[in-house]
Amino acid sequence: MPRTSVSTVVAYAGAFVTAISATAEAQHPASWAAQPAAVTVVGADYAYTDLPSTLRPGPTLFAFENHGTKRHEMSILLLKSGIAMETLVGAADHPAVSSRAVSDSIVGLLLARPGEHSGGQLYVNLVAGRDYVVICTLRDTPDARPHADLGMIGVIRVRETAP
Ligand SMILES: [Cu+2]
Repeated sequence: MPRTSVSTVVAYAGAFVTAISATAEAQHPASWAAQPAAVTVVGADYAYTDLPSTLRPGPTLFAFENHGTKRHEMSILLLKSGIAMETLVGAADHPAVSSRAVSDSIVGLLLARPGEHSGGQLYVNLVAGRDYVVICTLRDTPDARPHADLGMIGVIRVRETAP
């Protein structure tokens, strides 16, 4: 009766692990070992509470919690270089934030119902020295003002280096 030796099984398992590692490195070159920074943004009616004013550059995983009684979102946009956030906060025309004149890209969006977390997270490779706008463009009724106008807008400044 043929028997599989222990050494054969170990060699086979080793080859399997090597194959997994090679696949992982192909999908996540170089930075596979580095865990992204985890940032949880909390929304309320109608503000982001404890929004970090600065973050380090590099891979960052955003989560969103809604502590409010309305549905909220956190849209992240990469502000154009040279655009001052101060000109946007308090501005009457918040939708302009997503225009090409103001932002280089719409990075992504997380949504959550009242009292819930977003079901997923948002991975962003934060660019050194740049500003990101966090904004909620939802409104409670079609005629109501967008939540950004009520205070749900902020900026995260990314440091030049990762100390
Ligand atoms: Cu909102």
